[in-house]
Amino acid sequence: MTVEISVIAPTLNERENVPRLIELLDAALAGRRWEVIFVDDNSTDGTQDQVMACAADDPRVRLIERVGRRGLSSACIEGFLSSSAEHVAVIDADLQHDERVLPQMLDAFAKDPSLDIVVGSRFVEGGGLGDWGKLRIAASNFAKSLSYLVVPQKVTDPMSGFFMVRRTSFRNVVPNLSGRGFKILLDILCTAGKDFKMKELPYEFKTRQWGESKLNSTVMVEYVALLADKSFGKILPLRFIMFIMMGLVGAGVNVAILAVLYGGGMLGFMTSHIIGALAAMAVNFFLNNTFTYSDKKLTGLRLMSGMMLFYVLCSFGLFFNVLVAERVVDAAGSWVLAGFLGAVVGAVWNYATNTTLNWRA
Ligand SMILES: Nc1nc2c(ncn2[C@@H]2O[C@H](COP(=O)(O)OP(=O)(O)O)[C@@H](O)[C@H]2O)c(=O)[nH]1
Ligand SMILES: [Mg+2]
Repeated sequence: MTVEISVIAPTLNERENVPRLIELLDAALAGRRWEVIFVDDNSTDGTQDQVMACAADDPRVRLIERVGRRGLSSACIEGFLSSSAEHVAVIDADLQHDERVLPQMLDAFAKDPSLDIVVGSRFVEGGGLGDWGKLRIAASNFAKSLSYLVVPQKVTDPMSGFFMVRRTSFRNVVPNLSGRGFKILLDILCTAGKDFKMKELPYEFKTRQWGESKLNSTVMVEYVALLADKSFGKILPLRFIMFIMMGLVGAGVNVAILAVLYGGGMLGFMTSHIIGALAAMAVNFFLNNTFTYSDKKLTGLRLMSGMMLFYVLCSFGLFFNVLVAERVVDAAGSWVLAGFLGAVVGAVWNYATNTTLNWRA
């Protein structure tokens, strides 16, 4: 018998929440043919083993383990793609969403065959944020207002992580998803466009009982990156834009060090500039490792060898930069054009080689 609904539950260190979620789904979806697919990003607390143990007793429980990769959105996408059910839902594994809304979502699809997605919303009548403090509400509202720059639907909760989508509708948008960051709903809505038919149902956000939130400082950066990708990612790859932005920060560091060492009369120009450039490259490397390639972050020994490779590759980039600039200034006589084209060639070289050779995982 075919499964009516696959529930995707992304997990990162949620061991104790796993059996509890299965119990809650069992109660909420009684009488329906359902399965739950846990997508785990190599948790360190034994979440995978917990899911395996539950799966041994219950064929409705499945596990996808991802090793060497991270990210809530991409985890959900892989869960979706592994499902053959007509409807696919995403729910946090930490029990903060309300599984009792799932049957209502299924009913909404049954009532309206043209519906593509049903979103659990905390901002429609009957929904709520639970015990959120003023600061978190303000930050969330700010992030939400930014999302309206890119989301084409009239959705009250574009940041919701709780929704159900028709599998065939999802399949149509999947080739164009960004798949990065934490906001898979926003990614889907932007990619699908305004004809994607949506309905919202209320739910109240609950307090986490076990484990901790994975929300950290990169969440905001990832969010802005996703919005940028959805706005102009078709023209230039987002990673390239981030690489250039980090490069500009590096240039600032270079100039600042030059100003202190040479401007302050401590060292000669060349020595000051070389120290500035080496420091800028180090800053660049760490910024890129944290933000541009946050999904492929280098650690331990690879961090050290990666930094050396970064220095080598970027030195070649500098060489080509100067070479091109020299030719252009000779041929065209414009130092502005020469400087610009040299910088473009150097940046593209640095980006392309570092993406393929350094952060290649
Ligand atoms: N597979 C996977 N799951 C994640 C990742 N980050 C968070 N999660 C899971 O996504 C859900 C929501 O994350 P959570 O940290 O509770 O976010 P919050 O509710 O906004 O604080 C939880 O079930 C987490 O275990 C990730 O990088 N990979
Ligand atoms: Mg949570």
